[in-house]
Amino acid sequence: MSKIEEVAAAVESGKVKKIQGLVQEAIDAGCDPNAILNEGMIGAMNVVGDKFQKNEIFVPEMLVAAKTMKKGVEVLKPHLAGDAVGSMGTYVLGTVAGDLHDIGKNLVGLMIESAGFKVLDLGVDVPAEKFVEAIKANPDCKVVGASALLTTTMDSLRNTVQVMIDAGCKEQVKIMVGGAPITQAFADEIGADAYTPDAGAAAVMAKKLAMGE
Ligand code: B1M
Repeated sequence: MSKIEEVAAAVESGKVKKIQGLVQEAIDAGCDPNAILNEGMIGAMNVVGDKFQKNEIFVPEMLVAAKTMKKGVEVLKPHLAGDAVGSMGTYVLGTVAGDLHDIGKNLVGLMIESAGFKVLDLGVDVPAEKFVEAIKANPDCKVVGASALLTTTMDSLRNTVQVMIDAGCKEQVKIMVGGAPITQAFADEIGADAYTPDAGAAAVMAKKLAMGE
């Protein structure tokens, strides 16, 4: 088994205590940090999701896998870092109301921070009004990001974007959206300025939008 496969297996089976050592071993062995993240950890979460869908595992196992991934990302974080933190202004980020998934959102935050933003993470289950408050309280915020990870919270994302538009936020910020069920077509339909399928693309897009491109 390769080092990355070992990381994937540990996330899949929820080896919370072992994960940090295994990620460190993979880094020491020269594995690309992005491959450890994408092929190892995100790949494992997809397997976990499939097993959940087939009723082979249940919510507690999903939670342990999520906790394991978070621990692993802590070790990986310094190896994914990039530009000086804060130089691109504040990036307001959150998972929309009704949605408790935060791993994808946290990865977006990590990559956005690596692109030079100071990330203001509002957390999960964030009411639309909180996004508006955070944007207005941070005049250096030019881009905001909202995640929805469930098909059942896509409407909450729609509402979040609408509340931001109604509050006049588009005069100050560009609105980015993402999450597994979100598509470019849906983003266009709800009036978002940008959609990206993953965290890496989100960081590139955030930079472009902040620079007015
Ligand atoms: Co949930 N869950 N979950 N879950 N969960 C999914 C999403 C699901 C697909 C599993 C399945 O059935 N196959 C399914 C949703 C089905 C649907 O949408 N109809 C599901 C379900 C049903 C549920 C519950 C309803 C289960 C229940 O209670 N019966 C419940 C809902 C709770 C709620 O939110 N109200 C629930 C609960 C949970 C846990 C709490 C147990 C746990 C979350 C723990 C946590 O996040 N702290 C959990 C987990 C772990 C999952 C899976 C297994 C993994 C999610 C994840 O972290 N993926 C998931 C199955 C799956 O995803 N394959 C599943 C890895 C992550 C890196 O990917 O989040 O897609 P993702 O983020 C990506 C991109 O989407 C993108 O970039 C990220 C990284 O590249 N992206 C953006 C995300 N945000 C972005 C923002 C951007 C741009 C890109 O710009 C701003």
